[in-house]
Amino acid sequence: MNETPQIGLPSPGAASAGAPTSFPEHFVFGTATSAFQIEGAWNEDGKGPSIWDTFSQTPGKVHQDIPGNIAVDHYHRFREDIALMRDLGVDSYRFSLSWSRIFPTGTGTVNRSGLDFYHRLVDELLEAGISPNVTLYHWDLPQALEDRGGWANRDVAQWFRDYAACVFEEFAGLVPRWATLNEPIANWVGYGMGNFAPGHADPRLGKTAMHHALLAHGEAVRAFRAQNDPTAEIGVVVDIWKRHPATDDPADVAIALRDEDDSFRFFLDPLLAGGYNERITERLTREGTMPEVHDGDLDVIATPVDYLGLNVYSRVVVSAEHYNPHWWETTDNHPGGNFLDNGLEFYPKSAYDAIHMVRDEYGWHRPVYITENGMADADSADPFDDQERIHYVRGFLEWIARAVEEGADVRGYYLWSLMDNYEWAAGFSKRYGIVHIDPDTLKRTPKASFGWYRDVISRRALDI
Ligand code: GCO
Repeated sequence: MNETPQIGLPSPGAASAGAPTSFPEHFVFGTATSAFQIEGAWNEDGKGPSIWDTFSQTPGKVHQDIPGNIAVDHYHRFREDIALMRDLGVDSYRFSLSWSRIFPTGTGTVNRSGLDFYHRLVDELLEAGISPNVTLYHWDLPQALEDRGGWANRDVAQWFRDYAACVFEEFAGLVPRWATLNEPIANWVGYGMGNFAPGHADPRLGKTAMHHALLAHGEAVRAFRAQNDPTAEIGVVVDIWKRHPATDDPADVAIALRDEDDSFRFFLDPLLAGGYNERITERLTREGTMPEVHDGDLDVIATPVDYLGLNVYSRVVVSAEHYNPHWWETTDNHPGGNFLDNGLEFYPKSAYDAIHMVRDEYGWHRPVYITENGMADADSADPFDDQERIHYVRGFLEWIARAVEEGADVRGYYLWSLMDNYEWAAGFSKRYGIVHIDPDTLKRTPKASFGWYRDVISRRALDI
C-alpha cells in the first residue's frame, strides 16, 4: 500500500520557495459550464428534448428525481451571468451548445430561435470583452437521434458533422475557439453502464458509442477545415484521471493500465497515436466488446486538431487488493490520501502529470488548455466562504505555472464552474460554482473564491 501518498506541492506555503507563481500575459483565464447543466428552458422556443431531458425526467435516474428542466435558468439570465464574468475579468468563457435547441430532431430543419439565442449570448460576450470557447457536444444528444440508435448508430458521425457544419458557418468570425466533444467517456457511462443518459447498460454498446464519438469528432474537424476560418481553432476535450498503482506489484500495475485504457487511452490513442493500442484491442476482442472499426475510420479520427483540452480534477490510486471499480462514489478502500472534505483526493500535481503525459507519451507539443478543473463544496461547508476551493484551485494553478515555466505550451485554464449547476445524475446535490445559486430563488451570489480568482486574473499571479 502507498503509506505516504505523494500529495504534490504542500499548498500554498512551501511552493513559494522557488515555485513559479505567475502566468504569461497571454495566458487565458476562464470559467466553464455546459448547456444542459445551466440553461433550463428545456422545451422553449422550439427546442427539442435531449437524452438528458428524458433521463432526468424519468423517476429513479437522478438525485431526488429533480429534472434539469430549469437548471439555473441561464437561458433567461445569461446577461446577468455574463455581467458576473465581466466583473470577474475572465478572458474567455467555455460553454456548450444544445444540439436539440438548434436542430430539435437532431437533423433536418434548423430552429432559428435556437441559433438566435446563441447569437445573443455570443454578442453579449464579445461586447463584454470575453472570448467565446464553444463546445459542440457536452452530453445532451437530441432525443430524436437516440430514438434512431443514438451514439450506437454509426450514422451519428454524419448527423454530428452536419450539425457542426451549420454552426461553424453561422458563427464564423465570432467564435475563435471550438471543441468538438467534451469527455467522450460519458458515452461509456450512458451506454455501457447506464448511470447517465440514455441509460443503457451494455458494454458492447458502450464501446461502440465511444468509437462513434471519435468518428463524429473527426468528421466535425473535417467540416471545420472545409469551412476554413483562419481566425479560429478547434480541439477536443478529454478528461484525465491518471491511475497510480498503489505499489509496484504487477497486479496493481496491470489494473492501473487497464483502467487508463478504459477511461482515456481509448480516446488519446486513436486521436494522437494512430489507433487503439494492443492491450485494448486484445482485451476487448476477447471480451466481445471491441467496436467495429471500418477502413478509414482511424484516419478520420486522427484528423489533426489545433489544441488539446484536458479536464483534470485529481488522480486515482488503484490497488488489486482493495480494487473499487466505482472509486468516485466513495473514498473507502481508496489508497490515496490528502482528501478534501468532499471526499476527492487533493492531488494538484495531476494537472502537471496530464500535461507531461500528452507531451512525453503521445508526443503532443502543440497547445494545451486545462479546460476544466474545480471542486464541489462539501455538504457541511459554509457555501459562501469556500476556502477549500481557493486552496484547491491555487494548488492546481501552482503546478500549471510550473509546467508553463518548464516550457509546456499550456495556453489557458478554465475553472469549473462559473456557478453552481445541475451536476448530471447528482442533480443539484453537488455545487461546483464560484458563484452560489440559491436553490429556491436562483439568486446569484459570488463566493469567496470568486474574489480570489478575480485577483489572480487581474494580477496574472498567485497571491503567495
Ligand atoms: C465532467 C463534465 C462536467 C462536470 C464537472 C464536475 O467533467 O464531468 O465535463 O460537466 O459537471 O466535471 O463533475
